[in-house]
Amino acid sequence: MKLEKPTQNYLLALAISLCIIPSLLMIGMVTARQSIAETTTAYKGDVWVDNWFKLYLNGEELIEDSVSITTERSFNKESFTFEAKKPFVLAFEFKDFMENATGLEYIGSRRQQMGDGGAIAQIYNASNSTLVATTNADMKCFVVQKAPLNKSCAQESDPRVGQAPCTQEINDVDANWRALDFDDSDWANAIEYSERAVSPKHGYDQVSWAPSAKLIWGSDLEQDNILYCRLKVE
Ligand SMILES: [Ca+2]
Ligand SMILES: [Ca+2]
Repeated sequence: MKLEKPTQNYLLALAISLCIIPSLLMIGMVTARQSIAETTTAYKGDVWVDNWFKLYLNGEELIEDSVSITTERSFNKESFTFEAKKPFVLAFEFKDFMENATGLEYIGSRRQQMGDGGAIAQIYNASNSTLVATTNADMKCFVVQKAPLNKSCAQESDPRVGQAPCTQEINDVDANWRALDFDDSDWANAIEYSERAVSPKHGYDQVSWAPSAKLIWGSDLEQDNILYCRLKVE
């Protein structure tokens, strides 16, 4: 069968389209993938906490303190790298060690006391070493557990969980608190503390901390035992 000229032209155009359109789509996809890769940046971070932390990036677990909180004097620093795209949020779960819900440690011994907390972190761009974020009074924190509510608990000869003066306060927080879009405007600002107040040790000196990286905690270094903090990078 002999095709009419217009029909031949039509089939030719159709064949060309079938070859070209997928190619254009492929090029588009590759370009899109490249632009995603271009906006993802490598970062490096350092964290030191008395006593323990877990860190989430946009709600996904990024790193957990490698030393268990039940290890006596569990002071150590963690240094790590990650990839992220701005804006992102680093959500920290900080814990000061407590033997039970009285908030005390070394219970029943002569060393019975309220332990104290403290945390510091810094994030650098891994390729050009620009400082990107640090812990300081601009970050938002929320106290989840506070104990003992009366500091005289530390002098009790038989401190009892849930009994005055050793009662605790527990504050609920939305499960979404680690997410980028969580509204933390109601949270308090972190409180900055001096090295003298926290006396950071074991691992703290292994890091060259930027002057703007501050030791932070809630309003009370001793009574605030579980603290959630958010560090947004815009
Ligand atoms: Ca401690
Ligand atoms: Ca404490």
